[in-house]
Amino acid sequence: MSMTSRLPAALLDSPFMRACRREPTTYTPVWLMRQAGRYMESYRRMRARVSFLELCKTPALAAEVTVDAVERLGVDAAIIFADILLILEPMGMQLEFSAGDGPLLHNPLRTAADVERLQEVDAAESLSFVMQAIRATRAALAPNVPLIGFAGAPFTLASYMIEGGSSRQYTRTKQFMYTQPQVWHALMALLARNAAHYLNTQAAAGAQAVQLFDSWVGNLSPADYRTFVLPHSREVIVSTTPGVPVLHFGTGTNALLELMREAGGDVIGVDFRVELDNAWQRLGDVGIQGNLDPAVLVAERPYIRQRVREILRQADGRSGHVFNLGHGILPTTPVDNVRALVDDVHELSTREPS
Ligand code: 1CP
Repeated sequence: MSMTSRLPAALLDSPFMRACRREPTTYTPVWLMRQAGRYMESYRRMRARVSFLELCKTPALAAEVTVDAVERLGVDAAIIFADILLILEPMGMQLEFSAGDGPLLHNPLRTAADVERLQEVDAAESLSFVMQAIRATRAALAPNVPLIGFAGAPFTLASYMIEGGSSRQYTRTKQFMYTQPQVWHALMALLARNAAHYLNTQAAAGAQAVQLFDSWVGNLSPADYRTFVLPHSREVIVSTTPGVPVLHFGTGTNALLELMREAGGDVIGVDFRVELDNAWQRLGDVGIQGNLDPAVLVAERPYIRQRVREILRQADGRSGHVFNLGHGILPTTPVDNVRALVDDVHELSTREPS
């Protein structure tokens, strides 16, 4: 029996799950990357009491933040409150989220010996707080709202491990890849095994779909993507539990879309640097997620509505569109604008059931 057939009908037939399977929906489902975050007053109040890592590691609080965002916004899916970098700790990396500099990895990878020391992760054990948060969230969410689990894709995680934090040019990552290709592939293979197992453990704990975040892969040429990344992203995706849709997301990927499609995924996430209709024309029979520029949400209400209309026009009523931003919500975004966006998407996309 597949995973899907065991899901309650309320989840199985929800607009988001239907769109992941490219089935018709009565309106276009919408959720937003970083829908729980600093732009929300309730989140800032929570963060005044606990650090980001503490929040991620306290299941009741992570569940509260996840569900709170869904209820305030009226979105069609929840995404578990966690971070792509959490898996790096049990792998053996020293992770810190510093207030000013973003994430820091204090023991960045340099040599083959550094990679050999890394661990396979037993997610049920080492990331049990994520599984508990998923179970608590599933229990608290409305029965018709699917919960998305997620993991960082091998390239994006490798870049943090090698650079020691965020980066602009990815020089050390590329140097590693070009000068120690065998070590690179060993690192990517380990990240792929860990990510697949982590995603499947989240699905078993109660996530109905999973998103693979390859946020920074757009910094690679198509040839480098094919050689150094595609086999490993594909390995993650082919290893996921059948029946659990995979959303495969990256930014700056205009030159890589066909290759990302080749790597796999039921839904390909595109950012705002590509036209949605162009992306869909190139990708063919696959779902598309996106792709409003998050900066539009700091503009005025009528303008937001106009831009929603434009994206829906490009999607042209095709089955398999999941409305989202092209990247995460900006911290200066007014919550009321996000709520209005969700309403606009629902209202402007409503169609008769066929
Ligand atoms: O409170 C705070 O100051 C922490 C800010 C924050 C938040 C709210 C970070 C630190 N992570 C998160 C949550 C988070 N991260 C979610 C939660 C669910 C939701 O979307 O609502 C998700 C899905 C992520 C995933 C994530 N973390 C990505 C991939 C998505 C993307 O934005 O491309 C990446 C790259 C990270 C790394 C990360 N986490 C946090 C920061 C500041 C960063 C660095 C980003 C960078 O390198 O520029």
